[in-house]
Amino acid sequence: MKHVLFLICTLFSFVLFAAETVAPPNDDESKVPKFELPDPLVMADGRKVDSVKMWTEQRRPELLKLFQEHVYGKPTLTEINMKAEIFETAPVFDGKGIRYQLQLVFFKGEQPLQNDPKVDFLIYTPARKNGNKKFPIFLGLNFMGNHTINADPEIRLAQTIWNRSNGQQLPAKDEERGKQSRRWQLETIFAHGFAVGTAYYGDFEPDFNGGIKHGVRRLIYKNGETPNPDDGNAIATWAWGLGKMLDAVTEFQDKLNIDPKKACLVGHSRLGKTSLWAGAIDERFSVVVSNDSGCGGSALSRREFGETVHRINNSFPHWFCGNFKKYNRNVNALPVDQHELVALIAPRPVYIASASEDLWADPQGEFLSAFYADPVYRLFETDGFGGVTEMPPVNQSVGNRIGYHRREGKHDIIEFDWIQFLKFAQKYL
Ligand code: GTR
Repeated sequence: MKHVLFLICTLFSFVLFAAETVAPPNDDESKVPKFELPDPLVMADGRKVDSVKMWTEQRRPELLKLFQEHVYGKPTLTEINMKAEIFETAPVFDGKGIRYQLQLVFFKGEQPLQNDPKVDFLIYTPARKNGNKKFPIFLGLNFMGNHTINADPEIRLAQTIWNRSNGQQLPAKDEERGKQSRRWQLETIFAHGFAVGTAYYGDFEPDFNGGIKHGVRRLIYKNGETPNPDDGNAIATWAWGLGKMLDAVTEFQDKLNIDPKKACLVGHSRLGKTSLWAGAIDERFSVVVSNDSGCGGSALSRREFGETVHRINNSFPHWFCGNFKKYNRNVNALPVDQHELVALIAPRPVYIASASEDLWADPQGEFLSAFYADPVYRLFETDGFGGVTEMPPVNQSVGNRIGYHRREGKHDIIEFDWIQFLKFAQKYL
């Protein structure tokens, strides 16, 4: 089955990108090239990083800058303001929870204008039975609109849902309600004492090459202006959006009964790449979870297993910064690799999840990022990956402050994954 899926992904990419020859994807471990990873604890000038102070003041900023320049791009939305309001609050699920709906409006200057970009932000908390304590929250973006995360008929329908393969605008439909509820296990989340907040990623920026004109970035790139090769692109925009969602939670923390110091990021696939980047740039997030994030997420680029840098840049030219494309045919020249992205989250708890049949995302490469980030967690005198050295059997959660599992099955985020994430976050919050 997994090989059939791999073949489908491969054929699909061939058809789409026949114009530029990209090496056929490899799913054979014995064909992984030999490579040398950059050492997260060695500065670009060769000095060894031997203290938390040196990491925090010198190496971390250096690495962050390298990732900005060569992979995800620099922040470009720093001058965008946000106005947030809660437009609805109601008890839900027979009194088991509370639904809050917020609108976030983004603008330049003093006041928003009529047509400024807007994002609907949906939050559920368990009913208020947490004593004096505010709830911790999982924050993540969704793929198909807030109304798809639960069958709750009161979730406001998105203005527009974007077809990501052709950029077409479609109306959100009632019959799509709850379509993605398997990926948003509200009952399980409540049972572990967590709130959850989500927004449609297409509200921040639709996910196609050209989406820049329709999301928040239309405020800064006017009249067809295009980003510089080191400007942040779609992933950077979504990651920025997660930070804005946390701003709103912080502003309304008393009304929402949520503790913004206990905010956990979660994301699946391209949104797992996004949660890692958001967690790296924004230290307010206390726990970071990425699920099946693959290439440009937690998988090591130098392994060139499954999806490669060349392929991802061809398929999704709008995700990473322009400079990332320089490495399409020479991934070993990248000054960083993805274990260092995980390390940027240190000493905060980070959890990486793979799925056994998701070879496209390279489970072994995802595991190795966790493994090679460990020395940085050790520098902080934490137990990092907890001495794990080998890929664990399926469905077994391992590690410590760096957590990992490889769920049996395909590319997805399901209850099993959520239970591990929730238990992991509980341990640290
Ligand atoms: C695939 C892509 C992956 C992953 C996935 C997803 O087409 O090759 O990098 O992001 O989509 O987001 O579901």
